[in-house]
Amino acid sequence: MKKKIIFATDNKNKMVEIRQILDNPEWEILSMREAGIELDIEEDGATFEENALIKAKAVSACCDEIVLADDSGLEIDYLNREPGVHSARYGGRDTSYEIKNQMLLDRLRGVPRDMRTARFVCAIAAVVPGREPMVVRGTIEGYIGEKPAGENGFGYDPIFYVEDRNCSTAELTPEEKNARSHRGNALRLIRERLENIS
Ligand code: ITT
Repeated sequence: MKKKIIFATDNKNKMVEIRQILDNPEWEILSMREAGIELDIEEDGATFEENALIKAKAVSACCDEIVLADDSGLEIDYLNREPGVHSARYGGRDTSYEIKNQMLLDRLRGVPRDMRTARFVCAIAAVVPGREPMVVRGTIEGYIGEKPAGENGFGYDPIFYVEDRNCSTAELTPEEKNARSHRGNALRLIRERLENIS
């Protein structure tokens, strides 16, 4: 029988990437909704790791399965690493990413290329019943471009550019993004940890 793993997220775009990356025939990955869990979790931690643990522990308290949670965001060095842990709330939770991305581009207007460095960060927490919680971090370095580009990905992908390709992560194919992304790197680390204990 497949082992059930519940991913504590309501973000459909994250779930698509998570399913592509955590591709293990012995695991059945369920979103919170698919597992019938509805929770409004306050993400009030100061770091990505704290927030990932808050989400994973809150869902773990409602079920007996292994629970994973992702907390992620964009750090722009010129803006003192904003929006950081506030990435989802930046400019308002219900504001479109077209507008949020434009707000960030406006704040960086006239800033030269070498001062536009940025990274995506992803912390993944895992709560396995009967064990100490685990948390890992993945990152991808890049810079904020001059204008949005690309239709793939989600969120801040159209303005986040990778150095070696000089294109945004929204211009990469899903496979290319997953192979190098913050989420891909963090998920591969946690997959290894989970495979070692199962
Ligand atoms: P859950 O808490 O339900 O998982 P969320 O969207 O609120 O969903 P976060 O609190 O982790 O997730 O916020 C992360 C935000 O950072 C997310 O909404 C995106 O705006 C941005 N982000 C994270 N990963 C990204 C990626 O791979 N590409 C583009 N933007 C990303």
